[in-house]
Amino acid sequence: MDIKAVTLSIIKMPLKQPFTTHLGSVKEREAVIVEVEDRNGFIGYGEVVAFSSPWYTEETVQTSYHMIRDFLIPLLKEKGINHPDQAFDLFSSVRRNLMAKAGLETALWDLQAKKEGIPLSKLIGGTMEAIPAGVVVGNPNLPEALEQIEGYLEQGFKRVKVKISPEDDHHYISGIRKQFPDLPLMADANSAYSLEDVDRLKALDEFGLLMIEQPLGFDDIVDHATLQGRIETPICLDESIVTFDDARKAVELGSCGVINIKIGRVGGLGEAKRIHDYCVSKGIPVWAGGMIEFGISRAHNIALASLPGFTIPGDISGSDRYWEQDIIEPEIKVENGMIKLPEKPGIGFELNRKRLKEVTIFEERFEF
Ligand code: OSB
Ligand code: MG
Repeated sequence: MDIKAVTLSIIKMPLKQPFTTHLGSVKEREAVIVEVEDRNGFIGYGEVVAFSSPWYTEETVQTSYHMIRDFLIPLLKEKGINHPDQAFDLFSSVRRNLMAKAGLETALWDLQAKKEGIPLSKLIGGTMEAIPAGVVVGNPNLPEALEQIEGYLEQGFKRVKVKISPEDDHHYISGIRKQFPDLPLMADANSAYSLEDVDRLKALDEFGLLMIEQPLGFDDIVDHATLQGRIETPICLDESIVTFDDARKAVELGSCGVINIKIGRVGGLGEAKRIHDYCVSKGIPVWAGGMIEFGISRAHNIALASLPGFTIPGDISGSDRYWEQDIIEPEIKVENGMIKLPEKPGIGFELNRKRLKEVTIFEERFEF
């Protein structure tokens, strides 16, 4: 791909309001922004979505930086590739570290689309002109959550996801249902339950949730199959699906009725698309999961969610959901609950260099 240099920037920004799950609160977000420049002057952008600490997956900002700097960039430099769809194989000598791989791989996809002069969504086979926006409420305080939901519905969001745990689940969901009986609502447990909680989970069936996301172990697909046999609400897997084969096995076992695809969690856009294609062939609906991300990752998500199998609104909100000011321009906007696919080449958004500089805490450039 005739690469000239890769620049890595670690950025840090406070969230407008904390995002809380039973695993803790996120108040501030760090990320690695990846820029890959070719010899024609095109620049592709990527974002590593690992968090500062390993609470959601085992990767962190520091481990992903180490992987990209010390292993992935050297591989790209020594062996090279002709197309971004070869990147995942190129990186296969590095075990896992999927978010690090995705950060670099997505930048290569953006670069390729810019080189071809077409939107990234078109390059990967996207068919939608606009996608429905969904939002996640991470607030265990019911009155505050109700107020937040009210505000998001006024903005037109098509679907709301809330976080639940065994502590307060029935009361919390029942309170939301009382005020919003017809709201397309789903609940994400981030592995807060075990198979001993079948009755608690079964008790949620009456609320007509679109799905319950990752109720059991973060690396489980077997117990989820047992649970799915005992509850009506479709199970959606998030944490448990990190490879194409995880998706295949989960579908074969009947562990879920829906899959949440996150580009970072599965190692890049190529793998995300493969999982999407497989799910379409099996009649399993998919949607794009969020990572409290900045605009670059959001833009990649928008391109991914334009594929035809993304039939359920994802965790894709606008830049202003978490940030006073994003690092891209224009910022991502939700209009009447929809986000328009950009028409410019690549991800269709530029880095806001001034803002990027303000929030960068470390930067390094690697010449090829
Ligand atoms: O489990 O889907 C999750 C955010 C961070 C880590 C894990 C998850 C989430 C979300 C998405 O729920 C929130 C968002 O990006 O708006
Ligand atoms: Mg989740």
